[in-house]
Amino acid sequence: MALQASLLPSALSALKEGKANGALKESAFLGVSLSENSKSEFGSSVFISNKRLNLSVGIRAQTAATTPAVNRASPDDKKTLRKGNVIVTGASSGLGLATAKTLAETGKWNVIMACRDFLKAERAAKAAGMARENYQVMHLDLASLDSVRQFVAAFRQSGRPLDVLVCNAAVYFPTAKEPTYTADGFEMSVGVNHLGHFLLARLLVEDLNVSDYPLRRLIIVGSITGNTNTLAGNIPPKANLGDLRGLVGGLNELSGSTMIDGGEFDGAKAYKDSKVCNMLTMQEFHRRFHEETGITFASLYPGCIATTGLFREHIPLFRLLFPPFQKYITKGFVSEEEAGKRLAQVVSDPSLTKSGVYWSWNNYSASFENQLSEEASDPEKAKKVWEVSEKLVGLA
Ligand code: LMG
Ligand code: NDP
Ligand code: PMR
Repeated sequence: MALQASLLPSALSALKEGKANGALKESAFLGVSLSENSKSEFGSSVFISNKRLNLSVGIRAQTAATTPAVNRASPDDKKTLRKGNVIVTGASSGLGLATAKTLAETGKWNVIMACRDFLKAERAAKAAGMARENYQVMHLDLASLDSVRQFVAAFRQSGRPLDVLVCNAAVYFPTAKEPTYTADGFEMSVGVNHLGHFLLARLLVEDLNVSDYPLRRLIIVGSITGNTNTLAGNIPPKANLGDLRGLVGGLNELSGSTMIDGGEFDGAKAYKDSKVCNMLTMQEFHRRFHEETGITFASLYPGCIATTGLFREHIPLFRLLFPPFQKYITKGFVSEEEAGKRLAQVVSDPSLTKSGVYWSWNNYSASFENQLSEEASDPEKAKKVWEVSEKLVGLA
């Protein structure tokens, strides 16, 4: 399915019009160097590409190993490298904020903080001491597909190229007895953590594809608790997507079940299931698009950041005991600052270019490629989650 022309960057649309009825051919701008682009950071040339992504079903069969037409500078080309543009969802607190701060402080990144609460995000950035010229806040409510589409349109309007997308935002309802729903009627945890991000990433991968930046990445934050090959992943309730019957039904009671596997609502399980979807989605992106586009797709477990807002809905006793428990007993605790550095590494470290990887860190804070559980690395399940999700968000 072709992407809506109305949502394309205007520069790209203009180019497309000039080449109607045919795939975009090799760009005449091949010779444009990055230094020339950087003179007009928001100029149209950064959007030039030889082709648009084929986002249709069965893309793998059609994927040819072509060389991207945009002339990308090498990462060593420091003198002329423009600032990278990175979108971070849920950058108003916790891991997202710490990552935004770390990246902004390098002076090499312009951080687009994509947040549901505009004022909270502005205040958080200010309180974190982020310099005005290194970030913008843009409104994004992942609990509404309309909002996701509006965000993408507004971002494209800004004329900025997109170099890295970080899908970080999440909600967790461990004590909820009843489900809550997104604007589109999906159970909230999977609706926000997975489906909202799925639509966002599916739309913006097109923008990543046409960026001229030497490093282009799409990162989806995962977690240990979705991986049943770990101790933490075996604390009940365990993640399990089953045969996806609840997801197929649209995750609401009217059509059957609010849980992906068709079971009774359980907020803690819904969160863990959503993280499995996040990790499967990253791998499916990798299989469908990495070879064709050169984009790096990655996920990660940043460590147990036991102090963040993620646990705001948990009982007070849990919130009190969980940080010392993780610090002194499991030793899995990391501070928000440390976790932010880890995610920032996945965004910008030139050595973390491998695609399809789920990164973790050892006790000495060195990164390594971690193994996902059987379910979280099942290619058949990933394909099915992808296809069902496309239908739910209106892309198929
Ligand atoms: C459930 O809550 C929810 O009910 C359910 O709806 C769902 O949300 C689910 O997974 C999500 O959670 C269960 C949770 C809530 O209880 C726990 O599982 C406890 C985990 C929290 C861990 C607290 C341990 C406290 C240990 C104190 C550590 C202090 C360290 C200080 C060290 C200082 C050294 C200088 O229930 C609660 O949160 C209530 C918690 C009550 C805890 C009672 C104390 C139990 C102590 C035993 C814990 C030992 C754990 C053994 C770990 C072995 C490690 C290998
Ligand atoms: P926080 O609650 O601190 O941050 C979550 C962010 O998501 C907040 O900025 C929140 O906005 C935002 N958000 C929530 N709902 C929406 C929505 N509908 N639209 C847009 N943004 C939304 O939690 P963490 O920093 O801990 O979580 C960040 C990521 O890290 C998550 O993906 C989580 O799964 C993952 N993670 C966390 C671990 C931990 O131990 N904390 C461990 C492993 C992974 P607002 O500020 O307005 O509430
Ligand atoms: Mg878990 C090595 C042990 C380890 C690690 C790294 C985590 C991470 N946890 C571990 C062990 C245990 N936890 C043990 C032994 C218990 C029983 C006492 C335990 C309990 C527990 C609870 C109740 N842990 C939790 C909860 C939550 O509500 C959190 C959760 O599941 O959120 C979905 C959580 C977490 N433990 C972690 C991490 C990273 C979380 C939180 C968040 C996440 O995965 O995103």
